[in-house]
Amino acid sequence: MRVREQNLKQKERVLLIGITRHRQKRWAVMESLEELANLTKTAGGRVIESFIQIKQRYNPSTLLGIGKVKDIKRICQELDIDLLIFDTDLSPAQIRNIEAIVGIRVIDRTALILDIFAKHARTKEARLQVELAQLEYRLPRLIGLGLEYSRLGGGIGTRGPGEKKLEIDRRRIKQRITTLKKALKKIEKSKKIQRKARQGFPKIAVVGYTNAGKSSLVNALTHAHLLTANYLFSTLDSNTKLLFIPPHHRLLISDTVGFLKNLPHNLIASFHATLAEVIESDLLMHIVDTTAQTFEQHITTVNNVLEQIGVNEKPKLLILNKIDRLFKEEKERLKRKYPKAFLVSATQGIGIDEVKLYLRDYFYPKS
Ligand SMILES: Nc1nc2c(ncn2[C@@H]2O[C@H](COP(=O)(O)OP(=O)(O)OP(=O)(O)O)[C@@H](O)[C@H]2O)c(=O)[nH]1
Ligand SMILES: [Mg+2]
Repeated sequence: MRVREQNLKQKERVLLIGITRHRQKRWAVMESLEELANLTKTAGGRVIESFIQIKQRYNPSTLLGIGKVKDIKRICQELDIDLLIFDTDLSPAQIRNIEAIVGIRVIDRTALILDIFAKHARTKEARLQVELAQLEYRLPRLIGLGLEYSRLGGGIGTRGPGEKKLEIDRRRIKQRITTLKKALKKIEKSKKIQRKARQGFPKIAVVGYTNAGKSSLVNALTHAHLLTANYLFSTLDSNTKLLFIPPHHRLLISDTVGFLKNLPHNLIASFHATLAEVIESDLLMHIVDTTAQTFEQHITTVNNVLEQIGVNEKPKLLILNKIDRLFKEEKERLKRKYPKAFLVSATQGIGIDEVKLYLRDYFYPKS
């Protein structure tokens, strides 16, 4: 018990703030804040409170009015908050101005996502991609600030390349970006050679919102042991496995990085090496967590990202996952709404054989 209390104490106490111009859009902001809360937990923080501000006009220097920011300061003091996370992108000046008033650290959604990426990057490819994304995010924010980031003393939003590296000036950051891009190109090249060697096998890429069950699906189909976890962005690189369909069919199936609403554009670009599998696949399996309240929005988000990376025209299979947690009526509704989709449970093995048979008939129609 005491250990648990200590752990809770060590976690950063976080206040979340969502902002909207219109009262009517409140519900969308609430959902977005819920996702931000999940991201915060994944990053190791503890959400103490969250607020929505309805604001017709933004104050360019502090986003919210000075009076409002002072209110937030009071609340932060009362609740002993360590970190303020805004669900909106903030300019470096806004961050500095708000920090100056509230006296605690302030970050935005993008910085939080980058932090989680840094925390979860395990392979060389993932680490390089995350570092590239972080530097691309920070570079425009360093203009005129010099060594701004050297003052950060650890905690959510500061992980990644490490403070030492962040003390280098813009020129050196640019050099580092070039180096990272080169290293990633090299990885991409060697992956391309690997893929060439595997030519002849049809290629499938599993795509979907983060935590939808992509890795679990690949495991269910191939008996692999990819890491699965109930937190966001556990997979940050692609992983290709052989999918054997008796009696003698072989396909390649790749697990990939998950998508999320408001993914920063250059982050997607940084993940080019990982997304190469998606780009070069013959078929996409779009897997959806049907237990997520906003799963229909997730479908739209994923389709938008697929469009951004130019693969929306590829043949797509919709896989509705986690049906072991749905009532019969919900499953019936899904079947009516998505007549072509497969209803599966990756962890319980429900519907997996049907997917395999479909894939066999799709790629080997005559056999
Ligand atoms: N109940 C239930 N849970 C599932 C099912 N499939 C996956 N999960 C759980 O959902 C969580 C996420 O699964 P992953 O396979 O890691 O999801 P992912 O899409 O690879 O997630 P990221 O790599 O983080 O984007 C894990 O806790 C899984 O055990 C399912 O069919 N039913
Ligand atoms: Mg995964």
